[in-house]
Amino acid sequence: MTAMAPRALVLVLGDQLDPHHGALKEARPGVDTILMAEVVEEATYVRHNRHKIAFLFSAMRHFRNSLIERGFSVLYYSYPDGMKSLQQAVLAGLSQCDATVLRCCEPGEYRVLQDMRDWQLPVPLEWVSDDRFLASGEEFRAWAQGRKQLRMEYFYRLMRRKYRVLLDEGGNPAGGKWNYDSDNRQGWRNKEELPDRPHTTIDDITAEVIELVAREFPDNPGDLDRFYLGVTAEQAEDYLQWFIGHCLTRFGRYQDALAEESPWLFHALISMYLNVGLLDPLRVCREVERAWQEGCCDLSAAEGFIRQVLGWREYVRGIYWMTAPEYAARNALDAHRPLPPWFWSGDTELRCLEAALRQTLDLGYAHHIQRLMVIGNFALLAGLNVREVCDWYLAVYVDAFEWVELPNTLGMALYADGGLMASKPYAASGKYIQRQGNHCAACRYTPARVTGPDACPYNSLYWRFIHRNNKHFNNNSRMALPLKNWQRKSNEEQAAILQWADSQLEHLAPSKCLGSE
Ligand code: DLZ
Repeated sequence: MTAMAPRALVLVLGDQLDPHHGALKEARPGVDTILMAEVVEEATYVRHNRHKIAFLFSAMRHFRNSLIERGFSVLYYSYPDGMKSLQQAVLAGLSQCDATVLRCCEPGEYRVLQDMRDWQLPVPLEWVSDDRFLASGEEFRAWAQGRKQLRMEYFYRLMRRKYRVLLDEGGNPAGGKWNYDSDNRQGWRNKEELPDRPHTTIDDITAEVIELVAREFPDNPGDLDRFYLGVTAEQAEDYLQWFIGHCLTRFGRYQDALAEESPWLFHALISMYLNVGLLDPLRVCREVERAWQEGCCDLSAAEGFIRQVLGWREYVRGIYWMTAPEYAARNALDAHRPLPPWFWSGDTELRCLEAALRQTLDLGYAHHIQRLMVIGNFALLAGLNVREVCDWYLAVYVDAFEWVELPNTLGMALYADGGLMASKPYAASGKYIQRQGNHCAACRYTPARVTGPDACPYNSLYWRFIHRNNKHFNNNSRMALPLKNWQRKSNEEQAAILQWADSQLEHLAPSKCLGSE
């Protein structure tokens, strides 16, 4: 940029807290003005978990201070005295400085992009692409073009090659295999000691924000007495390094495990930092690769981790932008049952589901198997309303922004995109949950029974799901075995299972759900 470039008002959204990318990359201290705003519209478009709002607001305020320290002039509107909407904040900002252009990095959500495109402004709006991601929208589209199914695995290999991550000298995958997923599926048998997570220091800014959020969002989920999140790039980096030092070796093995003892197991808990710009995804991958090169962990652990960041994260973003906005309306399996009110309280007798829901509501966190195979699986089997389930996921998780949440929920967990992302639905009975962890031992239901008062509801619901959706799966070779197993059952057995499943469903998720949220 030359010295003649016009003075800009640079809008920085709450999930764009990275000084080296996006609209801030070319911002000039002493010339351009930065605008940040805590606004009602963004804080209320779903019933966000209070951890998410507190995390965002505190991280934004810390980021503002770091920009001021670097010599920037920052206009910052605080909640709730500030602004109703981003547009209102921008108009106020423009009236307070002499900027002749508004510069914005592309937002992470289609909803916000549409809104911004409609803004009536006294100055031109200059877009900057979001270069924090490792694959651009065009790159993803080019990869997807002409493919019938968009399997993450092939996109992931492209990314590994592009960034030369976990490759040998000849450009082949380290260790001879691209994917070590089969080493990453051990269940939890309480054999391993769990490391204590580092203590989070709550400074004055965070304390003030926590008070604000508790006051302004009294009906939102989230136990703020247990606030545990870092709010600066330095803290996020400390958590990454702690994960590499204390968890990475066992992360891979227990990636899919479910445990009574811990909401975290050996997971990294860094997705929220990546998603708001406090950590850089490529650097995170390189750090984990280095840990493997230095012998600190197995290849399967490093690969399992890198696959999530370099593969999965970029892949879901590609799907989101390629299909927006129509993707959000997909409902391939016609799932319309209302979301039961206990999704907002965790009040259920299914132990695994209760644990996953309670930690989700209290902490804004559940790991991927809890999201996919416990909560998502229940929603899939019960045929819960796709829109309502997606909105719930968007609200309750600290790391949820629509670009990542929507494909993960609608496509991956609910199969509502008809198989664009997943080669088969992630439907499972209670046996899977039993294998992966120790919730069943503490549950009032037994995974060995399909019908009767003690039977794990996942079992009959699983067969009901297979029965009701068989026409969707007839041509899917990966569903041949469950379909065959269902057909092998006698008519009487099938009828008994279906009848039991219906009664369970009416009890757990009534089709007419008075008072549902
Ligand atoms: C999630 C969120 C919340 C709760 N509040 C704000 C806010 O007050 N100001 C802001 O700039 N961003 C906020 N965000 C993040 C935005 O919702 C996010 O930038 C868009 O969803 C695009 O990804």
